[in-house]
This record gives sequence, C-alpha cells and structure tokens, in this order.
Amino acid sequence: MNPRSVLSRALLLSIGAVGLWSLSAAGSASPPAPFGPLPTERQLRWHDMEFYGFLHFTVNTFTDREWGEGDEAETVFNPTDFDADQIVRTAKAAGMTGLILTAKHHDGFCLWPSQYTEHSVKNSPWKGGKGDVVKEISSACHRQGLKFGVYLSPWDRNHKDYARPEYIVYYRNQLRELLSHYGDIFTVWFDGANGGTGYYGGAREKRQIDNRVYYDWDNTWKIVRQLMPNAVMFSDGGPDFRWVGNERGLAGDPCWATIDTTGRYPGGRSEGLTKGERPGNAWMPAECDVSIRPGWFYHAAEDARVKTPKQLLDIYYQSVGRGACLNLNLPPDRRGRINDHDIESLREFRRILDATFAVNLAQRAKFSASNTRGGSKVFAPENLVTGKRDRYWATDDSVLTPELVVEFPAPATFNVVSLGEYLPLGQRIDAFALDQWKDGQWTEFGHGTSIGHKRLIRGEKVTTGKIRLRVTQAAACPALAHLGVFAE
Ligand code: FUL
Repeated sequence: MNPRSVLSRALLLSIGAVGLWSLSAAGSASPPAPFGPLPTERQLRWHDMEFYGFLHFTVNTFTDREWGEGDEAETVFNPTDFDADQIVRTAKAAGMTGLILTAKHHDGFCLWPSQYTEHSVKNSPWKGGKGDVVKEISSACHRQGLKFGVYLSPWDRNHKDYARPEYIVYYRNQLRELLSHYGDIFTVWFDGANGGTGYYGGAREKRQIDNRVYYDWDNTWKIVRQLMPNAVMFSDGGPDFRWVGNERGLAGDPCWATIDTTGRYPGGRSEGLTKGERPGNAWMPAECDVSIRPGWFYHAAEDARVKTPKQLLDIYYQSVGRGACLNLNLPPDRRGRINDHDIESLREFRRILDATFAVNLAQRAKFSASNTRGGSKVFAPENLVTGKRDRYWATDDSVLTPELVVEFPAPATFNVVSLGEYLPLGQRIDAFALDQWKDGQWTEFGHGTSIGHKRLIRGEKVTTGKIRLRVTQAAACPALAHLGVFAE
C-alpha cells in the first residue's frame, strides 16, 4: 500500500478516536502534509528495532583469519560446544532485537547444508555433517523472540564460476534456499566487498567484476521481495537501509534518514553515506555496523581488546542516538558460544542503559507550546510522552520554529534528552536547541540538527525546574512523537 494512504488512514483513525468534539473545537485540525521522501512500512518496523547484532562465524573462526581464501578444507569447521541458545540469550540480554548471521562469508563456506555446493557444514566433522548453523540460530531467535537475518556474501572466493554468469544462478539459488527454509527473515545484508584473488575452484587467480551490472541487483532484490516481502535489504546504497560509511559504528551529525540514490549501488561510492543527504530522493536510513572486538571474527588474541561498556555506550549514543540502527557484531568463539569477555562487557553496558532509560522525567511534566495545530487536542504536546509512536505534537503549517516549555513537578536532574519525529510525515526538523531555566533566565544546554527516529542529546548533569525545546529550523511544520528526559 502507498505509504501516504497508510498514513492518512492512521491519522483518520486517531482523529476519530479523540472524537468529533475536538475537531469542531479545533476548526481545522487536519494532519500536516508529508514532507520529502517517506519511509515504507517495512522501514518503519526496522527503525523500531534500533539495536541488533551481527554474528560473524565460519571457517575463519578456526583458521584465525578475517577473510578466508576459499581453499579452506570443510573439516576445519568444528565448534566443540556449539550452543545457539547461549548465543541468542546473550544477544537478548544485551537488549538486541535481532541477529544477522554470516550464512556465507567471502570464503564461500556455507553454514547450512546447501544443495548447490559441497563446500558447507555437511562435509565438516561438526555433528557428523548433519548440523545446520542457520537452522539452529534462526530457531533459537524465533524461540526467544528475536528477529533473524542473513548475510550472504556476493563475493565468493571458493566458487569456480565466480565472475561468470553461472555464479549468479548459484547465488540466487542460495538466496532462495535461505528465504524458503528458515522461517521469517527480517533482513538480507548485501556486503559491498567484491572481487580479487581467490581459490575459485582451484584456478587461484584474480577475478574482477563490475558490481554495477554483474549481480543484476534489481532482479536479485526481486527474489527477496517475492519470498520475504516484509524483509528490509542492506547495502551501501540500499534499497531499504544504507551503510553509514565506516565500520566504527558512528553516524554523522547530522545523520539524515534520506539520501540521493542516483548512481549508488552495493560497493559503490560512499560519500554522503555518513551524514545522509537532504532532502534527497529516497528514505534510506543508516545502519551503524561495528564489532565488539577489533576483528569481525573471533581471535583469542583479541580477548583483552573487547570494547568496554563505556566504549559501547559512546557508540550507542552516536548511532541509535543519531537516528540510525546499531548492528553490533558478537563473534562466536571456537566452542560456538559468545565468549565470557564479551558477555561481561555487554552486561554492564545493558545495566547502564536500563538504569538510564527506566524513568522518563518528562512523563509527569506540564507542557506549554507556543503553537498547537488548529488548537486541537489531537496534536497536543502531551502526545510526546504517551509512548505511542502514532501520536504527535504538530503546529500550524505557518509555524516552523515553535517552542515548548516542559515544567517538572519538582526540580529534576538529568543529562540525556531524547527526541523523535513522527516518521510517516517525513523528516521535517533541521535544527533545534534545548534550554534550562537557571537563575531566572533561559540558558542553552544542548542543540542539534537531524532528529528522525531518535535523537539523544547527552551532556553534563543539569538540575532545573523546567526546560525549553526550541525548533530553530524546519522544512515543514514540526511533527514530534517523542520527548524523554533521563538521568544516566
Ligand atoms: C565487510 C567485510 O569485508 C567484512 O569481513 C565484514 O563482513 C564486514 C561487516 O563487511 O565489508
């Protein structure tokens, strides 16, 4: 369905629920017109996931490498104590909403018994060749309430036909296999690394491809749309969400959810990805991917270099806190479990986040806005603390830079302010500032640019009786769905 019709239906329903009284009292409380590119339903669901994980696991785990050559014997894959439930439980306890498994990395080894190759778990000693990592992880995810996604590397350094048309048939067959036998898949992650030296069925040579045409992406992506219509697809340039342009997990400031897709393709140009482009021609929000360790795969030598809770928090505020999703890699070790070093760091990271976001100090505050659309309750600032993403504060079309005073029942101490726009109407706000009431006047304590799904402003602790939000620049009248005030 067209996102605009989904939107107007949702708005009509919510207006109806508040009642005709407020409509007539308001005079003209019709919702604002959308601005710029708009998200699809599947992108909206993805935004809500916010924080999920990668699992990099394959022959590299056992050869201590980051990129396998493609000539690894299947027998090297042999986890000694594989436990999908332990892996998924760890991710869940860390607050992740889903996991994306490297079903096949660049070395070509398949973690599921694909019928199209012998280079898979079926020829490994693990579970006597009867094992299926994709099955076990996807089942554990579904059992424990996490979404499951797959990474299927387009580059395959094992396959004899790589760089020839035959390989595309193989690649698509594998995609169909993964999308047909493992239940619901929330994402397919298309990596941009492409071509170079490899084993290639024994040829051991360098093979280059032109990634604009070789994979015929439009038709490859169609397979995903057909078999898993709710899944979102990742690559450097979409089609559903984009790479953030670095592997440090850091979004730009600003980080617009929109981009100009002209001339973009997987593995293509990366300028503009970190900050996005405004207004752009497509809704293409950023994913920040980063590993909890220096490498993507497990290496015992990196046990002492697991990111600390403080480092993880900084990444969280600069990814989720800038309107992106965070995809944090947790590499299973040679046992086939998440290592204790990683678990320890994740536990403290989660404890701090939970404690920070447990109480929204704005929940019991009094709101006074310089303008509310049509004077109507439907668009009142109280909508900011309902916890419901389909209610929002909006202003009249002519009011682009409103102010909102938030008065706490008693002086509040905090250092994090959270904001979120009502995304079905597009990304409307360009800049904002936050003031505190101090010594009888307003004093600025924070400001920012893009908001989008979520913006976290984190600073020094402030104690005050009231704060003020000023929208200082907007392309269309603001529509804000969320405001939170928290103490870390
Ligand atoms: C990159 C790959 O080359 C790395 O090995 C890793 O999978 C990372 C997430 O993407 O492009």
